[in-house]
Amino acid sequence: MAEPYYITTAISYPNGKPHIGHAYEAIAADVIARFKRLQGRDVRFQTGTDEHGLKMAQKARDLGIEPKQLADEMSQHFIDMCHALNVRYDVFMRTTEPRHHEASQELWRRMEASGDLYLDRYEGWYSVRDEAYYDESELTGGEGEERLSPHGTPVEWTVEESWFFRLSKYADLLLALYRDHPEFIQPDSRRNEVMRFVEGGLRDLSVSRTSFDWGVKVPGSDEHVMYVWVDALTNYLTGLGFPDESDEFSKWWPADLHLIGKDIVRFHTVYWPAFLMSAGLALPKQVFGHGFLLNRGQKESKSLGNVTDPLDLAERFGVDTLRYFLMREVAFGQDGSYSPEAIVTRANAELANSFGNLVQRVCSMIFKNLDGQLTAFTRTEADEALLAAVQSGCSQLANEFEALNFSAGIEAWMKAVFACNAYIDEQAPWALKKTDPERMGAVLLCLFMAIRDLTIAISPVVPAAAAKVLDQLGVPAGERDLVALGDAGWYEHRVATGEPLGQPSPAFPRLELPVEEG
Ligand code: ME8
Repeated sequence: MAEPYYITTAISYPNGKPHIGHAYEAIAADVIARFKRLQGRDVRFQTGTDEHGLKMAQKARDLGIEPKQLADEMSQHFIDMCHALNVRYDVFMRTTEPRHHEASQELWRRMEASGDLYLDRYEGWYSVRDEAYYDESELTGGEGEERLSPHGTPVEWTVEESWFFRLSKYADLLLALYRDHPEFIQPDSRRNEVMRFVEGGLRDLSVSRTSFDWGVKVPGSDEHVMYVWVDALTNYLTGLGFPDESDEFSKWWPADLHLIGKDIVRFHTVYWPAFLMSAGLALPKQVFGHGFLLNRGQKESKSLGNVTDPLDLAERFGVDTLRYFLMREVAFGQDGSYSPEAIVTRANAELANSFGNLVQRVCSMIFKNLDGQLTAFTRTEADEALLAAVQSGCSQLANEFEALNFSAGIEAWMKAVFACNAYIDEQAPWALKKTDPERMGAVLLCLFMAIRDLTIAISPVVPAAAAKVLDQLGVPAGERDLVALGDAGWYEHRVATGEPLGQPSPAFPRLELPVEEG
């Protein structure tokens, strides 16, 4: 039985349409999910929308509609975005679903049963935009200036009756967790930040609100709704059928990876494990806080007028191109920048001119000069060296992807593509056509084997183009996994069946940049 792998993204606030950051996270999670499937893992990939809280309630009020209507409309845009970007999730969780209310209330009851919840009065700062409480010491401004959170969002003084969670009780257990499981928070820079924060001491956390009612009701305390982060984090359990802890749940929980952005690492690595410990549930294996995507180095905002619709980018440059660019350009974990020029430059240099051109050249020559026939051939030293370089590139890609170093993995893969291009130039099969047609055939068939492996290896990043190439090469759907890499048996089988290669058509088009942006 294949080993299960459960990956989640953050669930997005559907108070507007998805932006490029949402697309980035969804694509990265999809690349990981596809890579794990390629390794033969049984994958479950969950994403969704975070529909409660003050931010949603205020946005709906501004629009003069009910929060549920806003959530219904906007969550559809997130579903559509996933489909448009070829993000193949298994579960899309919406927190307004009745089963999610049940799951959140059960988590609450368990925390209460552990003696970790008590009623008190909250007095302090709250940022609606971050849906977060802040300590006075974390704020900037004051003395006539506006008070701002560490993320630069406005905060308001809040006084209300509230349930509290005994977070302070968990500080030592959390520090032990970070020490004993350095892989729990990644990358290391984020782990260090969280450790400093917890070492500074933890205050109990206000976990309910009474000043509005758009949320999950606190069991037995009807005038309270849960703090939106309590219910939001619970989504990772709801999707597995919690509170029913039988088959589905025990198969997938604990999650292998919560993939989230750097701004919400604290919620996932301090609050969430503490809630789970309190409720007696296992902890996720890893939380990875990726960096932020910036538009020409700047944060996108409505006031700067630089907000990009990710679907426009995908339509303009192609879904696979956008996916490739995002995974290649940005060192995963760090912030990255994008612009139309950068996308076009990267896609043309690597996908169109290097890899696409290689595939197109080789397939056309096999089609024209060998009537599309694959035959057995004797390998020379140069052929063995090329195939070894390709194997090494593909296995480096797999090792780097395993560690979520996508950019480094693709770079190693690109080196193998360059090796193929150098080999084709050296061997010059077009010149062999007259002088040594047998050797021309061997060169092309060796390249054919190389291309098959390179295409399988990069397929998590560019799934549609890879499928097109693999269809063209005649690779059966069940043989497109990592186990197949370097397997000459498959090639021999193809030779034996004698099935010819069809007329090739380009899978990676060259892009043009409109003059005004060049
Ligand atoms: O935080 N670049 O939702 P959200 C990269 N509902 N990632 C970005 C980004 C950017 N410019 N901007 C945002 C929430 N993100 C909560 C999560 S999870 C139980 C609840 C990332 O819609 C952000 O870091 O504000 C987060 O991981 C995700 O997009 C959703 O952000």
